[in-house]
Amino acid sequence: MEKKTLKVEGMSCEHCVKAVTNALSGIAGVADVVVSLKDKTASFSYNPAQTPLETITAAITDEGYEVVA
Ligand SMILES: [Cu+2]
Repeated sequence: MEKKTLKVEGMSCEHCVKAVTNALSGIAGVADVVVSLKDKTASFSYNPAQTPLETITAAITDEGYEVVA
């Protein structure tokens, strides 16, 4: 498993945090999801061989938030 932290723009409240957390937690091969409203980050462990990073960023984008890094 590889650790990764993405910068996420557009989160404004705990509802947003939950939405991003649930979106990432629902992806196979993604674990240890921690989303910070204050830091505007989503941290997680994932297996790049099983789950491409694009799949993860797309899940965030689909929720209406922007991945900036
Ligand atoms: Cu919100």
